[in-house]
Amino acid sequence: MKQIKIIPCLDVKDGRVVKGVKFENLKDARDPVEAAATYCREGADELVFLDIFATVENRKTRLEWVRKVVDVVTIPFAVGGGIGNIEDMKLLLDLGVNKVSINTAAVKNPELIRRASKEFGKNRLVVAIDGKKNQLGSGFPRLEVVVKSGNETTSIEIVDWAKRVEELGAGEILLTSKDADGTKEGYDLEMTRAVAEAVRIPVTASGGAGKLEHLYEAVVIGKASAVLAASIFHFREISIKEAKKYLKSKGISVYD
Ligand code: 0VR
Repeated sequence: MKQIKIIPCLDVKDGRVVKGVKFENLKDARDPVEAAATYCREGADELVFLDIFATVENRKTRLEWVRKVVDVVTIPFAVGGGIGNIEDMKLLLDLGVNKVSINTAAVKNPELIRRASKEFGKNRLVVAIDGKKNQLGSGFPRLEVVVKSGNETTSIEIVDWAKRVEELGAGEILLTSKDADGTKEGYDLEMTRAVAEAVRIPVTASGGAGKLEHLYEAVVIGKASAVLAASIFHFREISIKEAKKYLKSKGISVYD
């Protein structure tokens, strides 16, 4: 039985952890360094830092933010947001970041996945896929890849893209439902299962966690290898410890 990882996500804007719904209406949540240290102490298995509004101008600022967080992180640490090339990745990895996550850049330049995987090893490369669900018969893919913080549609079908990402050398997929993000109504289980069953690399479910049962559903129905959450952890509605205790009580293997 695979061991399931519990992963808090720091969505960072202007140096602060923010949280919205469906990628919008972002509200201030907490300080990234305080949050990172707390999650490590509470037993998170990994930490994700997403510079959700990264642009070329922000790059220096982001490195400042990441540098501060890296100093307190004691668990595997993945950073994404605005990473566009091998050099961006090297800068972050040299800071002590364990994994880099690429999203828009991977869609725009799939060869970057192959190059990064070859350069740094697949275990240091996450490909983040943000998805939205379209109405059946809309003429768009039921499960569609979106990029640029969810602001741009691609007409790319999510499962096709996930399979291509795996072939190109990604070590894992971080799959976020834009529609579910921040709603606390549960993960998009259809999307998560479709991707998890199509690839052999680990898939992290992301977007929508609102209660303990959602974490369990993501694993048993969504077939996720890890569950990422932001709202429930940032606003202290559920603790990492409670999440692990609950999953263990349901027969799911977690990291103690
Ligand atoms: P919860 O639903 O609160 O657990 O959020 C999990 C996940 O959706 C977020 O941590 C994060 O991936 C949302 N992502 C993006 C974004 C938020 C705002 C703007 C852009 C993006 O591009 O991923």
